[in-house]
Amino acid sequence: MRKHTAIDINLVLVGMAGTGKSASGNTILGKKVFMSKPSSKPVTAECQVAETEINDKHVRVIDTPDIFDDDLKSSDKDKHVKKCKELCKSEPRVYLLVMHVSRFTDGERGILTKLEKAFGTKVSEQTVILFTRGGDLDREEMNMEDFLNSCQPKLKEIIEKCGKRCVDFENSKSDSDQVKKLMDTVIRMLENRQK
Ligand SMILES: Nc1nc2c(ncn2[C@@H]2O[C@H](COP(=O)(O)OP(=O)(O)OP(=O)(O)O)[C@@H](O)[C@H]2O)c(=O)[nH]1
Ligand SMILES: [Mg+2]
Repeated sequence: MRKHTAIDINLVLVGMAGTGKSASGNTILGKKVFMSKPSSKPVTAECQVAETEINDKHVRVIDTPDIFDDDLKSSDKDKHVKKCKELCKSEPRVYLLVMHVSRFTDGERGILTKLEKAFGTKVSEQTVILFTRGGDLDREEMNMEDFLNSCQPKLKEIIEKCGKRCVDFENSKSDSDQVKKLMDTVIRMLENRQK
């Protein structure tokens, strides 16, 4: 069996446009690599990759455009999914489903089904939900548990399908604690899958 210290982990950022996929990628990398900005139009147009070491682990971060956009041609969607799979050169592959903590949109209701269609039916076993704008929770003196207890049924269903693996990020802070919490969740999930 491979030792965990030598492991390669592919973190694939997926989610709708503007949720903060690229910003979260930059937080994980600890530097600004992916373009991230306020925009009413999608910013990331192609899948991109960047690598880093986190606590002795080689981590490959893959940023994607919004591949769930219903306006996207199915040939473009297929092209992005193919490219994304190519960029994950090895296993394990972990999906980070990025959502805005303050908004759950209609488009996100079926997002897990779309993710399964693109990457296979076992996707929810390999997914961690990453809520961005965690500072919005702090301002309301809420923690993740309060948020999860009060979230709407469809989102709750998605969270439960993903084994209740959720983390929150505040990308306006370069706080490495949030990256550590994410990596702990990812590693726990991978260890449980091996059992
Ligand atoms: N305050 C705050 N702003 C955030 C956070 N995450 C992302 N943003 C902002 O939200 C905007 C959109 O973020 P992006 O990272 O470009 O979003 P994206 O999902 O990559 O968008 P596309 O590439 O268009 O799919 C940017 O202005 C970010 O700075 C966060 O945690 N807190
Ligand atoms: Mg982006």
